[in-house]
Amino acid sequence: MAIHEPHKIKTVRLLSFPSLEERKNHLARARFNVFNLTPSQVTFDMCSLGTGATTQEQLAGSLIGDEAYAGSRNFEALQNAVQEVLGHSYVCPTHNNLGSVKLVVSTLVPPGSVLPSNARTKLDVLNPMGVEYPDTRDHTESVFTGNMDLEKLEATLEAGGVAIVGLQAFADGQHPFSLENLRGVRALADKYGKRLICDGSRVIENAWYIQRHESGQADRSIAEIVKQIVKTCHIFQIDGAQDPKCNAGGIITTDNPDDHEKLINEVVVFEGLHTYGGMAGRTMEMLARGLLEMCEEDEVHWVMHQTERFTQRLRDSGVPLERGCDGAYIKADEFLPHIDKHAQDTLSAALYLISGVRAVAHGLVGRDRLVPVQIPRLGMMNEQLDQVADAVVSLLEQRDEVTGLQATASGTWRDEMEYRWVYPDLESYSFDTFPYEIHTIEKVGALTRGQREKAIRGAGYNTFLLRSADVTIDLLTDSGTSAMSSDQWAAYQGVRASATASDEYGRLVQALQDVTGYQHIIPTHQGRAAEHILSQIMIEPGQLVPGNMYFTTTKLHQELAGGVFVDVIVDEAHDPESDFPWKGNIDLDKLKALVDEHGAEKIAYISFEHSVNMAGGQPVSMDNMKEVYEYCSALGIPVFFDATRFVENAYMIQTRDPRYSKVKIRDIVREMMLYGDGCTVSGKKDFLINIGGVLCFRENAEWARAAEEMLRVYEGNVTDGGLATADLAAIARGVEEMVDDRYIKSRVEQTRFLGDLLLDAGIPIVTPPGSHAIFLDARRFLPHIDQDEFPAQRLAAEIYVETGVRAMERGNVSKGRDPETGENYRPKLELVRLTIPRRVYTNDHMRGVADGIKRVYERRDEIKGLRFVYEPAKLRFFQGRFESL
Ligand code: P61
Repeated sequence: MAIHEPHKIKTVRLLSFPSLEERKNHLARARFNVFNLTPSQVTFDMCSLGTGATTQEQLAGSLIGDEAYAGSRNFEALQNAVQEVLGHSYVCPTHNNLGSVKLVVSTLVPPGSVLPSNARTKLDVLNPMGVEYPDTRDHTESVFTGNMDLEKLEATLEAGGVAIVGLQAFADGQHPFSLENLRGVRALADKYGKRLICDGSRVIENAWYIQRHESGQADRSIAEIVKQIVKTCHIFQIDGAQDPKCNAGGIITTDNPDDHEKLINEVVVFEGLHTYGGMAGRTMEMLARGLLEMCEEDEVHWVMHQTERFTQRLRDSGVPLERGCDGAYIKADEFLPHIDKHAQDTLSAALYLISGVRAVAHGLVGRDRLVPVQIPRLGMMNEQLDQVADAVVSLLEQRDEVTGLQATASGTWRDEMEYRWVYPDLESYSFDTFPYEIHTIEKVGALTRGQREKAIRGAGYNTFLLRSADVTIDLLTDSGTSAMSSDQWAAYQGVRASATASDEYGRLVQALQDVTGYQHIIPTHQGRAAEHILSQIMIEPGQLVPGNMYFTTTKLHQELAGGVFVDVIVDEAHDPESDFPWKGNIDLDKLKALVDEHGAEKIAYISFEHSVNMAGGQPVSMDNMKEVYEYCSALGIPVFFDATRFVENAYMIQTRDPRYSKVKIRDIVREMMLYGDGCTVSGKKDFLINIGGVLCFRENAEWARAAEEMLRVYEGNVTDGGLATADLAAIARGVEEMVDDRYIKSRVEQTRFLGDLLLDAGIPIVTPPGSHAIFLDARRFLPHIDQDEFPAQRLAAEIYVETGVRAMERGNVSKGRDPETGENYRPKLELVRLTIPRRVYTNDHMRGVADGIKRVYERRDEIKGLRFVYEPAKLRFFQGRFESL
């Protein structure tokens, strides 16, 4: 069974892809020390400290900081979280883990005393503070490599001068301890009257390791193990930017009121008052929420699965490394055996040079030989990690060509190093993957199969009536479901709301004029509002509106204006098995016949949809747009696009029409729009937003005036169309992001990826796969169910029960009844739509979807049809309810 993230993506952070020339310039400017590179110069920043994704609840917490100097609500939230999750009664906040170390040293470690430990990384800060820090790790242990050597510890304790005993969970990122060893250390500490202090910044990873590898622990929860670790220590500290997924902050906790009092009397000197300790209120809130979430079993297992997978891929290719709890720690001296000086920094520079990946060793120069390649917690997809691993392997293969850095300035700390370098001639590694990282996540529903059976019965076998909270992967629609980028959110937050004109309106108009080439840009609250206005101003009662297959709302508004929709799409569109590449095309002969029969003046306009939704997301060719426009403009018939998914259509042209294979998406879109007089757009799709739409006209000011006239009455101001100013800002940004070539490629290829998984399993789908959705052919999937027993409706319900995936029926139920005969239409296309939201799911989710559908396919013979128990007269697919036959 496929494993996928137990969450979906809520917001994304766009990545940069600097060219080789840019990387050379950035590196030279950084004096060949990758520490000095900034994230905008880096593609993947392989560092785990404060760089991961947060949950949307944590993000929300960051907006409710009670920024009081004393006794803030956020501190109370932090105290409660500590008591609940860690089980300690007292908490002292600090600005981060260094603040915690400094505080512990100044209260509990007298100058010149000894602090035996299983970790080495703290050498960086404890040595300069004058603390002796002997290594008491058990170097002979092979499973729990972070265990203390108890004999050595006892000898150290006996020798005297020990202030406290230190333990790090997953010491130095590589060495976990066992519960058994922890208890042994505690017993020795008690015997010698010393306190045991644990740095649990990676306590979750250590607990996971215990659950996996320590006998008797497999059935205990991460939460229980974490609490036991904490309670076995006198003092516990944790870095906010590690396991609690915060961006800063730290805490020290204990059950001992005397120790706590010492700490809070000292915290005011170095950190801040004892109820904030150098953290903003919002940081405490994020930290508190992160603590409450961090033991969630599914999430921990996903994080560790990613780490294991990534490390294994490198190891399998011969990369010399030590396993880390958050990634792979590459042995630089073995990776570059011919480089005798500055091997770590040389490796970092060479990796950045060939790929834009940054991996950096921190701390004191010469402390160890490792370059950590850490995974930002929850921040990356497996596919991206695979490619980062491949970049490292590609460097390994060319390592003989790598020349050493030469120091021009030295220091004690790595960030002080400066170098010169003659660039080696290396082959670059090119990423071909999703051009964004995960910024925040949203938990998904995790019902059992039995619970899902109950849920679908409760919903009358109608997926529209399921609760989102009961859905694991929601493929109902790609409409309004996109993950916005952090740039869109920044624009959203930055607006000055206006009830009149606004800067954001100006920006939106500019952005859409650039993309469409159209002069008049009229915002609407969503697509159907634009369709309403267009239909009303362009259609005279009795006129015909030829189009390439109907869409529900589009056709409805044409009819409300007195028009009659006539389908002139090519015949191939109605054949789910045809492999014709342009199944969205208008059949010019059908159109001509219609015009010849009725006369051009009887035609209101052509309703020309890109990436035709009801046909399966099928594209229109550039030539078809040209010939339709050429024909219509000669006759004075306007052509209006439904450009809801026009960028996706442009990508299909780029990949299927060799003349456009080298043309940028932005330019293809511009040319497409030349062959029309205007467009309606539901912005909830390609624009990468959750609400909004537009109506545009190329140059006809009269139409624009008429449309604005209606806009004022039905929607809102001409400068907002009834949208919030903030949403205008999100649209303006989204319109820029949607025409990024890497983005649209990753978007459409993800849909194709799902289609190919299903095709390979022999599952009947509409071919070729469309751009926004995969459509299952229910007539071939469930041939034993008559169309009047609604095979597509039943299949969608069955997929939900099997997998928690929500799909949408597009067949006999959607099409309705013929008003003349009262019979169901029984359309040729009896489909289930699996619609992929933009930037929300990973390819691992897609594998999960495909595996589930394969299981349904294997037991297809047992599946029965449905009958209506409640059938609304209009748009019955939304509210209709069924029971099983
Ligand atoms: C969808 F079941 N599509 O695909 P609005 N044009 C096109 C659309 O795809 C579209 C609109 C206009 C939806 C939402 C939806 O019966 C249904 O912004 C090509 O939704 O007003 C919407 O744009 C309308 C689903 C709409 C339905 C109607 O999931």
